[in-house]
Amino acid sequence: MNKAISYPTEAEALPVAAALSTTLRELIRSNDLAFLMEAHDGLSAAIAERAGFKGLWASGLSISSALGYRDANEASWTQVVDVVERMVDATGIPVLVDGDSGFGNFNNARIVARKLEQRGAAGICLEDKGFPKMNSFVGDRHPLADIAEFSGRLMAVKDTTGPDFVVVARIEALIAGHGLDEALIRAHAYAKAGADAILIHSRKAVADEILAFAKEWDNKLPVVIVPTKYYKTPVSAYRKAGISTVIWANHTMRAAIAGMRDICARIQSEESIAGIEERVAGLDELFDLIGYDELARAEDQYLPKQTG
Ligand code: SPV
Ligand code: MG
Repeated sequence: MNKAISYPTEAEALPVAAALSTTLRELIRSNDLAFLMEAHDGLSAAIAERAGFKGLWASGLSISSALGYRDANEASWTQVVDVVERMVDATGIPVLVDGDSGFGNFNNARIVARKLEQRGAAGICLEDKGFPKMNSFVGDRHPLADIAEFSGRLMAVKDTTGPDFVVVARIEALIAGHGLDEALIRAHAYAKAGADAILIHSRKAVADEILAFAKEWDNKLPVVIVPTKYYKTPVSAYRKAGISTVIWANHTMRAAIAGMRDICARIQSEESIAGIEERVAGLDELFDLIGYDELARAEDQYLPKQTG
């Protein structure tokens, strides 16, 4: 569904947002392996929806990259909320937002979550690090948050948002070089704090530590994973392990980089766009993705008819 231009009133928007949260909750809880596709603006969100994805990941890495920022909380939370709003308006599927570490303490986290909920996001994922965070694949400085303090962040978000809004607690213990035991201690604490699911992150090239976590955790809450680095593992391994949800976390953004890099290089060297016309999306596809047909119908309905 493309609802690119629908201007719901606040009274209309809130039930829609709640329905999308319920859909996300069902996706994550279902026995079938679910997939969330990364998007970082309205256009990439619409493309992912057209491809058939049932939910979106509003990636902090991709959103900040598209804005020309580093994934180190250089983009403000209001900028992220604005981008998410465009993703929500351009699609009809739930958006799980990468809320980084919550942009501060419990108070910042609950404000961000509430604003995301008001703009139609279906849920937020918070990682157990401090502010500012650094992308999990950059460097080795990934100090973990205190468990009790991070649990307070989760509780504040749960208490501030509606019952449908999904809160995913992301554990960075493996990224930070701590073992499985530390990850499990944190998972139990975050479950107690009210998290709806646990995202266990890893930067190993194989899925071993993720699968070991899933075995020990035994689905006390649904498990979400981000196989960016262990991309060779077939999804059958995740189904077998009872994983709930896979996030393809940055692939529309990286596809865009590759596509734009190659086209720019050709136009620069050929001093012509004749050779690349077949290699770029047609304008009709763009107009379709952004719902220009709806505007034409609205013009018919609302603009005075031309006479003579
Ligand atoms: C993101 O997509 O921003 C994520 C996943 O948080 S990762 O880049 O792996 O940290
Ligand atoms: Mg992120």
